[in-house]
This record gives sequence, structure tokens and C-alpha cells, in this order.
Amino acid sequence: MSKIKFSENFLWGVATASYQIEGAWNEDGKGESIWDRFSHIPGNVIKGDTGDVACDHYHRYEEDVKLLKELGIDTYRLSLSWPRIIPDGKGKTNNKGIDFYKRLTSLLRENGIKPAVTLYHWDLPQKLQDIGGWSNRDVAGYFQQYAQYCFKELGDYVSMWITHNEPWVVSFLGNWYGTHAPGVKDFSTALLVSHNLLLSHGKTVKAFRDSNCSGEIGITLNLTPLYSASDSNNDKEAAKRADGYYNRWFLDPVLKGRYPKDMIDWYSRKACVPEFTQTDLEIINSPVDFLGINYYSSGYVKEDKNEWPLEACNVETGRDKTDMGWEINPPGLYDLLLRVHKDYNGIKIYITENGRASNDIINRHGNVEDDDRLDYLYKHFIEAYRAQQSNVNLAGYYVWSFMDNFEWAEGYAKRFGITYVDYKTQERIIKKSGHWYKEVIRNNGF
Ligand code: IFM
Repeated sequence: MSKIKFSENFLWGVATASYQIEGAWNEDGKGESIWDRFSHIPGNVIKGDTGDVACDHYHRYEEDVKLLKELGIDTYRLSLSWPRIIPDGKGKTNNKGIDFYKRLTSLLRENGIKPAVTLYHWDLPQKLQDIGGWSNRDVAGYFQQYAQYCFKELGDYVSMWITHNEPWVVSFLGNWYGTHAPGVKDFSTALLVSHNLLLSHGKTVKAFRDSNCSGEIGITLNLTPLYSASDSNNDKEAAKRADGYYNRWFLDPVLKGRYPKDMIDWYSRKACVPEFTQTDLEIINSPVDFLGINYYSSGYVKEDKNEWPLEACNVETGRDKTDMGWEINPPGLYDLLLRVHKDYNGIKIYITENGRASNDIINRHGNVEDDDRLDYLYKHFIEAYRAQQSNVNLAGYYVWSFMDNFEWAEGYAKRFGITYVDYKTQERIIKKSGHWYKEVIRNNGF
């Protein structure tokens, strides 16, 4: 195999999110989030796990920044807890909350690590859920105000802002399947939530342009390449619908200023499609500096009349799966990157998440030999490199995750980290994949 060298200035990073690592759920004036509420209700999370302590990062951030430095990363993607900063979601701010993020982001800077900050990675203030959460259009305005405050307070340290992480998950897992907070199960609500999330994104991009902040702003979408399971027209149509549901429903309004017509027509026959105006669409379409893509797996789709509302279902292909049960398909990343590049005007892309869950164990020498994760990353890096060679404007890559953490409804059972966390002692051990990643970064390739 010939040598693989990524473009000059390619950014290598790792990612986390506030609720998944911070703990300190009710300390220093933090307000309750929807994930605090949801995880405290028995039956919502496997084994009754909660993010109350998680990786205790709130108290251990200095030690964690040392580890990040040791890994040699260029950039660290973290998220802010909105209720830590504004406990009720609107109105009074909490000095201790914003100070934590000032200390963290300035320490990262001192260590030569660029902070990439996600404003919303799912921990909505519960007080805002009490007035309808994202299904209430006013919340889009409160989000913009929260973001403006963060730009003012943290703008000197942060070089890259991400408005939302995976609005598909927030909309549909949170409000249609109900497996994520706030646990609502209504498809029309999920559609309304998706629109208000995108509206809040656009409002925030506009506010960013009006602020004195330097740096870049964009949004992160979880995208899945979807292939038809057969050559039949019905399966092809089903795959197109699934693509509309997972991908185009978010990509098109943000990057083209319109919702996909085929999906509006389809949803109109099944549920209430939210009312939106041309002005909303123009706001949502405010120009971004980049698109963040989270890639984990692909799908093969066939028609299934029993599956409401899409009348489509996924077919297993026999590929290896991760501990989450997600099929591993590295070339899917290449296909996805090329497709986004082609359909969305060569937009600059960061892979803001990629990684796998594995059943990691500490061996008798005290090491974690996660060869399966190393292999997963290696194969995906090759596809990212191939995409760069095909002129995709790919500017960086964040591995999910810096360390094992609270995997939402799966609790602590699934480990995604390149650093192992012993939840009893909070000891961190860099896994074999982490040591290997360090070398990839040092060589800007392998
Ligand atoms: O842990 C999550 C993360 O919060 C968002 N993207 C997918 C990851 C793995 O499920």
C-alpha cells in the first residue's frame, strides 16, 4: 500500500458532548435538562444509567486536556450545556456555568488545541420543554439569544461553531420514536420540531454574522447513504424516500433553501406538515462556512407497506456489525462525501463524528487492545483520503469519541472511546486505537 498523506492543514480531532461526559448535573447553579429528567425516569435508559456523574469531566477537565495534548490532536469538539449557562433556557445567565467553559476553552488554546463548539447536543433546558420544547417556535428565538451570549463570552477562544448536532435524532428519536428525551411519540410533532430546529440554526448563523466573532459556523448532520436493495422500481422509490427522510429533509433547506418536494407531498398524505414561509426558508438557508457530517453506517432499503409512514425498511447485507448493531461499510463514506460534494456545490466538509462501539476489556497488562476499532478507523480514513483525492473539500476529521461515555438510551454499556474510562475509579487509559491515532496525526496519514 502506498503512503497516504492528507492535505496540508487537515485538522485531526476527537469529539464529545456535554451530557455524555460532564456529570455535575445539579452543581454550581446548573438547571435541569431534558436528559436529566428523561434518564431519571426508570425504564428509559438501560440499567437505569444516568449522566449524573458520567466521566466527571466537569471536575476533571484539566486532566482530560492533558490527555488530549498527549494524543496530539489539533482540535477538540465539545458541546455546551445550555442549562449550565442559562438554567431556565432564557433570561438569567449563570456565571459559574459560563466560567467553566471559559476555563476549558482557554486551557485548550494554551495547549495549542482549537476548540470546536457545538451549541446544542441535545440537553435542552427542561424549563423550555415545559412550554413545548422545540415544538414551540419561540424556543428558536431563545436559542439564538443563548448563542449570542456564548459568542460574546467565548468568541475569543472558539474557532469553529456548530449550531446543532444531528437534528434528525432530536426530531425523530426524541419526538417520534420517543427513545430519546423528551420521549414524545408523535410524527407531526417531530416534523414541527425539525422545522423549528432548522429555523433556530438559521437565526443563529445570522446572529453570528452580525457579531464580532471570527471563526467559522456550520451545522452537523448525521447522514446515511441509502441504496436500493434491488433493481425494482418500488425498492428504488423506497430508498429515495428513506434518503428524503434521513438526509435531504435537512440538507436541502439548509443548503438549498427548500424542503424536498417529494417528501412534502409524501408527508402531507400521512401527517401534518409544519407551516413555513419563504422568509423562514431564507433564514434557514443563511450561508454556512461548512457542513459537519457524522458517518457511522449505510442502509439498504426495500419497500414495506407495513412500515408507517415511509413504507420502507432496511435490509441486512451480512456485513460485520459494531456493538451497536450497525453495519460497517467504509466505502459508504466515500459515496456519501462525493454525493454531498456534487449535490451541494462543493461545500467545505468536516467529518465531525466517526467511530464504533466495541466490547472493550482491559487485559492483564492493563491495556485495551481494540484492534477492531483501529481497523474501523483505518478503513474509514482511507475512504476519506480517496474522497480528498476526488476533489471533495474535506477539511478535517473528528473521531467519536475522545473517551467512553454515556451512550444515551444505551447508558454506559456501549463504549465508543479511543480512551477507556473505568467508571468506578474514573481512571482513563488510552486504548491501542488511541495510540495508533496519535501516530496518524503526527504523520498526517499513514
Ligand atoms: O454518542 C452519539 C453522539 O452523541 C451523537 N452521534 C452518534 C454517537 C454514537 O451513537
